[in-house]
Amino acid sequence: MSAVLKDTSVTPASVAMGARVEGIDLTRKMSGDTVSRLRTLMHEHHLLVLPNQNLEALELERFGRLWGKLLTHPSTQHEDTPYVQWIRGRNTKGRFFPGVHRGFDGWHSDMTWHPTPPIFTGLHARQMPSSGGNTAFANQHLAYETLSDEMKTWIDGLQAFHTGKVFGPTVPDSVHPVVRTHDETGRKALFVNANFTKHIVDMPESESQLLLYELFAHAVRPEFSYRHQWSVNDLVLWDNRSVMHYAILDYEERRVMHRIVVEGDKPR
Ligand SMILES: O=C(O)CCC(=O)C(=O)O
Ligand SMILES: [Fe+2]
Repeated sequence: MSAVLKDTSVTPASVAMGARVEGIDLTRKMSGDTVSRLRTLMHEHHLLVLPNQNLEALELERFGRLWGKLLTHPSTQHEDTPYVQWIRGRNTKGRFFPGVHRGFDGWHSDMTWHPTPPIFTGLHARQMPSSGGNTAFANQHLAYETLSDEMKTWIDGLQAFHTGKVFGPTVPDSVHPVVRTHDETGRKALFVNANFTKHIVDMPESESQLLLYELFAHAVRPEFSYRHQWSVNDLVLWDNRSVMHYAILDYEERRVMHRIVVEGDKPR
C-alpha cells in the first residue's frame, strides 16, 4: 500500500472492474499525493467506490473539481449549485430510458451527445429504496479487446453520430470515434451506446443498425460488468471513457442521488 493512502484499504469491486477505497474522508482537504493516487487507481480500475461519505452538495462539487472542470446538465440542477444534479426516481419500475435503439437503451456513457463529453461522473447516494435501485457498469476496454480481429479491423477508424435530442430540441448532437483511445492511458475502448448513438457515419442505415446492435450486445456481457448495490453515502466515481452504466429500474420507493460530471476533451 502506498504511503499516501496508508490508512485506507483498496479492494477490487469485481473481476471486471472497480475498486473499493475505504478510509478516506472527503469532507477533509486531501493532499495532492492522495489525489494523484486516486487518479492512478482510477486508471487501473476505471471506477472507485468511496463508501461512508456524508457530503453536502457543495462538498461534492469541491471533490469533483479535483478531477477537472465541471459541466452542468440540461436536466435538473441542485438549488445550491448548477454543478450538482438531482437524479430522483420514484415509481420508475419498468419505465425505461427512451433511447434511440430499443432493447439496449438504458446502457450509456454520460452525455456522449456533447462535443466534449464528461470523462468522469460521480454519483452520491442520498436516499435508497429498501431494495433494488442498483447501478450496473460494463468495462468497455474489455469489450473492445475481446472483439474478433475482423471486427476490430472493421470498426477502427469509424465515426458515429450521437444525438442529445432525447433531452430537448436544442440539445446538441456530436460525432465521435466508435473506438476511443483513452487520452491518459492510451488504451482503446468501445464508445457507442444505445441511448445516444444513432448511426455510424457514411454507412447505409440497415448496415449501421446491424453493426450497432452487435456491438451493443457484446459491450454489456456479464463478464465485463460490475453491479453496484448502493448504501446511503456511497460515492461512486467512474471513467466514462472506459465504462458504460445502466440504472436498474426495479423499485417503486423514492431514490435520490446527487451527481457531478467532469468535462473532457474531444474524444479521439
Ligand atoms: O441513477 C443511477 O443509478 C445512474 C443514473 C445515470 O445514468 C447517471 O447518473 O448518469
Ligand atoms: Fe448516466
